[in-house]
Formats: sequence, structure tokens, C-alpha cells
Amino acid sequence: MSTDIEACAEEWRTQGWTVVHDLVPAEEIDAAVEELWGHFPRPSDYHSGDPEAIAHFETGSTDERYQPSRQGSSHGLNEEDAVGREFRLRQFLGHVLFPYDSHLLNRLQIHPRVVDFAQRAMNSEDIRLYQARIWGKYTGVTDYEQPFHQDRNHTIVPDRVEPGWWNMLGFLYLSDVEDGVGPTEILSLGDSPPGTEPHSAAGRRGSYLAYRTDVWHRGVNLTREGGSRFLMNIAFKHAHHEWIGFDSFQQNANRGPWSKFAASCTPEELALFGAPKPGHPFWTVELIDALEDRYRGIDASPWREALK
Ligand SMILES: O=C(O)CCC(=O)C(=O)O
Repeated sequence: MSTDIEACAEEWRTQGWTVVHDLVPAEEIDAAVEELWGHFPRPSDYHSGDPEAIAHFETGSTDERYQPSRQGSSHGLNEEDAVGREFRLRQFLGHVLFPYDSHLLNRLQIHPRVVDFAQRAMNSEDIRLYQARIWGKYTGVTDYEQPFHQDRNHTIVPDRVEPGWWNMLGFLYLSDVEDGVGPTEILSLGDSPPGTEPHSAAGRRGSYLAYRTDVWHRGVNLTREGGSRFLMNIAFKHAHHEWIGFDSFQQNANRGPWSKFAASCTPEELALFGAPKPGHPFWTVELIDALEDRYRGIDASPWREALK
């Protein structure tokens, strides 16, 4: 499938969602996915019934809100007794938060082709990454059927839906997401449930489903025997839109994985997290020295050049 980036950007703006097929080359996904198995059991191990693999999945989430042991404080999500299209706590097992103990997965989180797509579609270079995590699902963990919904948990105020105000929610597929392994069902802008036939956001690994907050969508069950689905949540907002948010990164900014990742970043990449760009009044010679000291190996020359 060939990808017309501009056409996809226009589709996101006018239809409210798009699948940018093959946005990231499959070879790059495959290399990073080798490191996924530090965070998740391999699907064959999980489905073999290996207790260690199952325990790995059951306890591997790093978003503690979704740990069943914390049920009661977990958004009032249903456990298994509810049938049909419902949100269930176990649908959200398998959330691993960025930064990962994996350099390739960390780099994938800000892949230049994904960032470029978001900048084009949002018509701004000055955007921020605000949701960053990996989500793994395996057939049989739970009934993954959800009701149609619009995501209301990315902002503390109602959505402003005119052009220029949109944030981009999205899933970068780390595995082939096809029938049987839970491609998201989605409606186009202006359509609402019930009664409208949904689209299936199927796509190969490396494809990016981008959608806006005002489209209806839902997760569906994994029905394929031995099936699994892995994706990376990558969401962007315009700079200075402080009312939008989801994940915060500062709390991990003194740990090894972040330090190595930050040292590999350009100023533009760090700016996705809110770091002041070269030329910003924040920077002094002393602070640039401290940046180099903090992130050993970072190329600080753009910050230095801008001071001259
Ligand atoms: O997993 C999916 O396909 C969609 C999930 C979703 O929409 C949600 O949890 O809000």
C-alpha cells in the first residue's frame, strides 16, 4: 500500500481519522519489537499457558491505575461480570509507560516520520508529545469489546473542534492489526452510533491510526486463536495547550532509560517534550554545560551556536 502523506493529513482534518499505512518501515518496527519481549511475554509463550509468561503479562503493566489489585480505585471499571460492550479493567492490562528499558522502542516513540506527519496534519512545527506508552493485548485475557465512545480523558475542558485547535490521538502498530486481532472500529466525523456502519482501522505494523477527539470509536475483541496486538500510543498537542495531557515525563527524567534517550535527541526532538529550543532566553553557558553533564554524549552545539 503506498502512502500519500498529504492525502492522509487531509483525511484526518476532514474525516476525523486516517490510517497512514506503512508510515514507519516494517524493518524498523521489527528491530524495535525484538526489545518488546523484555516488557511483554512472547505471544507463543503466553498462549502455551506457561505460568511465568502469564505472570509476566499480569504484573508487567507499569500504569498502576490498571492493576487489578488496585480495583476499587481504578476508575470504577468493570471486572469480568459485565457482559457485552463494556469497559473492563482487564482490557487495560498491558500498558507499559515511556521511557522503556529499550533504546529502539524509545526512539520509535518520536519516529521522525510520525512527527512529520503530525506536524503537517496539525499545520504546526511547534507540537508536544503528550501520550507515550505501549499497549499489548492477547486473545482470551478478557472480552475486549468496548462501547463506542469519544476520548474525553485527554483534556480538562470541552473540546474546541475548529481547525487549529485539534490534538492528534494515535496508535502506531507494532504488530499487524487485522481482522481477528482487534482493529479499532471507528466512525467518520459527523457519524454517531448507533446505526452507522463503522470502518475497521486495520493496518500492517508500521501503520499509524490517527484520530481526533470528536470521532466515535471502540476497541473490539481479539478472536483469533493465539492472537495478540501490540501498539504504541503516540498523541500530540499544540504547544501551550496546557489543558490537554495524559502522560508526564519529568518524573522519569533522572533515570537511566530517559538519560540515554535524551542524550540521543536533537533540540527539535527534546522540544517535543517541552525543552526550550536553542536561542530561548532560558539558556546560558552554564546551563548548556549542565545539560551536557546531565545527558552525557548529547550534541549541545546547536544550543551553543545560538548563544553566539
Ligand atoms: O484498543 C482499541 O482498539 C481502542 C481503545 C480505546 O478506544 C480506548 O480504550 O479508549
